[in-house]
Amino acid sequence: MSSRVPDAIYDEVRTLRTDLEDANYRYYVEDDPAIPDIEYDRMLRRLQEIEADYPELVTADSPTQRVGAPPAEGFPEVRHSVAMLSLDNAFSDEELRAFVKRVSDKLECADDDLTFCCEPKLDGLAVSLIYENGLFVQGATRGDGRIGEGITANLRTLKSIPLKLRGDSFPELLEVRGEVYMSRSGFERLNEKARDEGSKLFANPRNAAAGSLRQLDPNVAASRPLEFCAYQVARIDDAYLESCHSALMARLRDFGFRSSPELSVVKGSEGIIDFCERMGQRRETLDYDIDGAVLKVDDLRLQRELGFVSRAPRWAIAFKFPAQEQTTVINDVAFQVGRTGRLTPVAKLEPVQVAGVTVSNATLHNMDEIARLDARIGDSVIVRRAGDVIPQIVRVLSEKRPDDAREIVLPEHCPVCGATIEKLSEEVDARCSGGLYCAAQRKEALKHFASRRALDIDGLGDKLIDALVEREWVSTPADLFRLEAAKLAELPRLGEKSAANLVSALERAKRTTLPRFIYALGVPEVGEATANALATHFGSLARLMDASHEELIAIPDIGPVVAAHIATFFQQAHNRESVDDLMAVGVTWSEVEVSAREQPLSGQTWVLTGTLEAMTRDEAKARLVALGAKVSGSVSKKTHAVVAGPGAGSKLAKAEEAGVEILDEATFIDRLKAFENDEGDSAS
Ligand code: I6G
Repeated sequence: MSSRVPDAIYDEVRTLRTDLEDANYRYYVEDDPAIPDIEYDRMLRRLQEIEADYPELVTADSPTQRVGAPPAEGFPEVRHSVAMLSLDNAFSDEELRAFVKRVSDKLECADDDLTFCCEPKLDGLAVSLIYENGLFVQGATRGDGRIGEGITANLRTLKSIPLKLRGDSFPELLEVRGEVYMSRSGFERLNEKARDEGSKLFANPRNAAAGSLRQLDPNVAASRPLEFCAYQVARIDDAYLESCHSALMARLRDFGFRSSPELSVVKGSEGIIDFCERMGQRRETLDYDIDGAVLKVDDLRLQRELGFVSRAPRWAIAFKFPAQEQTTVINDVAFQVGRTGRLTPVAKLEPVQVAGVTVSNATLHNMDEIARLDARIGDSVIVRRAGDVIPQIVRVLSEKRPDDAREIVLPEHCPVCGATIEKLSEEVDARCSGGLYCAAQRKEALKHFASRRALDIDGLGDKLIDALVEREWVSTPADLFRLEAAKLAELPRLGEKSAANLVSALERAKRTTLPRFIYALGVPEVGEATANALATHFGSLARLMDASHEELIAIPDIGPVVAAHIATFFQQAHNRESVDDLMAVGVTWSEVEVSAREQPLSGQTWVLTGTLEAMTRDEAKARLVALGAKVSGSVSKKTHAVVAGPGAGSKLAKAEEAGVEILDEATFIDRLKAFENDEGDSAS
């Protein structure tokens, strides 16, 4: 200890470090957060402040030292002193029974004398972590099993990897293996942010995790929601060895590692078949992707007796669920036209079964993605389907490319209306210039107009809109309100009662709000938040329609691109006619909404980040908007407050940096209730 460090500071550092490590343990290992995120962040900030004042107190295992410098010469080669082997696979109950029979024959015991330790197989990347005298000293990828890449700096940024083992006694040497993965919710948040920032989206959580670990700059890994789950001890001092694998996993938890909360110890082949079936049923409900289950003989003495065959242990097997990836061929590429004319290339595939579903289409996103994949018509490709995500093409098998493979070319004319296709050099997307003359854009614009967050027309689904446009009964939004029940009842599968219900729903939808109406118009780049901001700022549609570019860019969070879209939209005669026509058929909005400027949160911009537990994000957003606030996807100096739930990422850091008020969910709810009560009081 330095002589100039006061004892109180020394004690405070020790307490902060212990408390931060305990908080990590409760959060990542026990899945039972002990303190709110903002309290964690406050303690971390305090520790950073002290370490800045007293640099001699900084240690490599301090929670402040997770993000270090990038490796100077790329990732070094790391030779695994115990090879990182792969596991044999089983694809059916018969193959699982055959595995248990091989084991019981070799050990000369009965099937149900055997005990297995079972866990789900995470769809991530295997890594090895080495601890010397309790300190994390090296992390590496699996590589070819013998030589991997040293990615220590990136792995140090994962809070579920302890920098120092917990407890008073630990082995001199410990090598732990496990999987680095990204949760589904973390992946969604990451892609949501990428979408907000206009950067490339990740195809799936595994690719996102792999891409994050491959970056040389540890700041990238630190900003990604990566997690580690331990599954094996490769090396440990004898004194710490246990008699069975499940006890060793419990020991790892004591050392501070997360292990699978699904870990189960079962008996015989029926036990493991049962486990695999249960995992298969639960697969879609878990917050992380799994591609099967791993089943290990629990007794470590028996594991040693069984040994290895070629490159896999005889004592373990991976049960694989039906593959989420399959190989197929691109037969053709069609171009779909969206609401704003955006063209999306869709690969027409040779139909293939992927995880029990026939897949014949996969999105190719845009021409940049086609170039990135180097995809051509005729190519063999790997398609992937995970959960309810649209099937994606993960990779082109260029070695299988036939001689007559054809390049995918952006059409010059819209495949639906024949108008020219435009592609601005600064935009990724190509667009049909046909506007609402294009039937595809018309259908999509009507679907948007009727959607839940727009005019919320109950019973007017996508198929019905397609049918109405194809029959030319409807071409503008106002036409919807001229539909008669008797005519609608002529449509197949729409009886008289449903037709009458739809007409009533249309009648109800006529009474809307100004923000909803602006959003429903489908101005390119005008989402709900922007529509709210416009309604609050201008107070009336007439003022918005006549707003100049300068007036528009003066509104917080409206940049020049959005302003240009708004101005262009309202300059076009057919859009102004469409608005007039809607008012003529009786669409109205209440004056109360127009006077949003007098509401308690009017003029304020709020940001929601992380997961909310007591309500959905939509609900939180709706309650804020109802109080007059604008809800934005990014933090700026103009942000009034940030609501941060568990898993909050860079937005939280940015808010701290900008000195913006940060609320946890409980405080947020209290605040909402207080404002809502005030509103109720003043209205009565
Ligand atoms: O690749 C793996 C995934 C999961 C494994 C594994 C595992 O246990 C849950 N266990 C071993 C022993 C190996 N690979 C070699």
